[in-house]
Amino acid sequence: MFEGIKKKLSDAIKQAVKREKEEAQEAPPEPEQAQELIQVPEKETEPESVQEAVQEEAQEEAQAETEPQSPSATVESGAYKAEEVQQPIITEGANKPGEEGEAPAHKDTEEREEHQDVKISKITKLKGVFSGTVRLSDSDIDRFSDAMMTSLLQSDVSFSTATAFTDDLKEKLKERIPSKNIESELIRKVRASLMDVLSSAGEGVDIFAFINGKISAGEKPVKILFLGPNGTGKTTTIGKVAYALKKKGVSVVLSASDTFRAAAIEQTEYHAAKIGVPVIKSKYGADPASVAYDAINYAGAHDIGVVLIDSAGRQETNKNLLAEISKMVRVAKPDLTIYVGESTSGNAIENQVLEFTKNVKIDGIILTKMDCDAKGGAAISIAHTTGVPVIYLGTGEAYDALVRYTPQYVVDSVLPE
Ligand SMILES: Nc1nc2c(ncn2[C@@H]2O[C@H](COP(=O)(O)OP(=O)(O)OP(=O)(O)O)[C@@H](O)[C@H]2O)c(=O)[nH]1
Ligand SMILES: [Mg+2]
Repeated sequence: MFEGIKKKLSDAIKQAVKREKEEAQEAPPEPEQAQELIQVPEKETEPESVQEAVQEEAQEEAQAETEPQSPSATVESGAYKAEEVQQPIITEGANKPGEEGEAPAHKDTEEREEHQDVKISKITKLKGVFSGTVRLSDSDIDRFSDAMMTSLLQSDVSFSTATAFTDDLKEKLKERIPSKNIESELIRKVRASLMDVLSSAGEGVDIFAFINGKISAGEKPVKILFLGPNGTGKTTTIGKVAYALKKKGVSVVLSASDTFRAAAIEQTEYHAAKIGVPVIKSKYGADPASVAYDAINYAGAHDIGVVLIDSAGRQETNKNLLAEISKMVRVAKPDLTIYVGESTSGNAIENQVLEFTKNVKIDGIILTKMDCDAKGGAAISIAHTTGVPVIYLGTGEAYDALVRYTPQYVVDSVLPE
């Protein structure tokens, strides 16, 4: 779960930090500047020599932009400026230039291409030397943000979410950071931007706390409708929720309201029997809303706390089936309507949710099959792009494979401190 995105983000951060360290070795400050460092303690205004260096670098950059690049400075993407590629790139385990067994030129080119996304400029380094903090240059910020953006897109995060994240991160990167802790500071900022994006749809309802609140207030039965496309895990998730409620001592009845798919009723009965809860069913082809209605009446008559209502899988393109689910909502009047989608659908899930929300109000999303999703990006972007919070993650087929989703949980999973 989240392995793909976790690896990509931490790799990008490590590359940025590695670059910064390499540059520190390659371009140590001039002796007079180092002298000035000792005399000038931390302060906001930059020492003259830094200002000079800033101007110098600005001139160099302007020159590099106007001058045609030398053949050796040409890199496929064009991301490198002439001044930058002239710097030797030292990779872990590789010999430094001048040392015996110097890495061959073709090797150097390969490494350069590999690391071209992230690089912290000489001027960023110099500023850090003088003040004990660094303010990343605009080009460093762009380079690092671009590397983050690429990592997110490669992990199935939607373009709009990745852009919102990157814009937020760029603002945060403009603040000064302690030069000694660049890695942990970058992690802190990426975590904060991720948190902002993930929190944009709010934390989302905790089903079990919601049920407790309703039951305590005497508002029984609590009715929860599960809907979504075919095969995403609706019936299995109902089993998981019923299992958790039973363990908490809350009484439950299942409504076998998928009267459409072959064996769907038997599947619900199977779960009900295994967990030890009652199930209300009808015949195949019966009106699913009327089955839900019967289950709600049964709960009322037997003092049951919760009715979990199943539904047939339906594609977001099928207008008739979407109209049918609207009818179920009108009849059953669920307290919560939960969309069950599978994380492996990647970005496609966003459009599905948006189509469903045109017909019914969705209170939360449960993303299943996270255990099969190597990338994990849908769990990052779906709430941001649809405005509907993700509330749980399905992490396997077992009844206890249901994890509460919160922005904090995802941030900790994707980028541990
Ligand atoms: N690995 C994994 N498998 C899951 C998870 N949730 C459900 N499944 C499996 O996905 C398959 C489909 O699950 P169902 O619960 O039948 O899905 P559904 O949405 O009710 O399907 P339809 O009623 O046909 O629309 C089953 O084999 C489940 O065991 C999960 O979180 N992880
Ligand atoms: Mg089902």
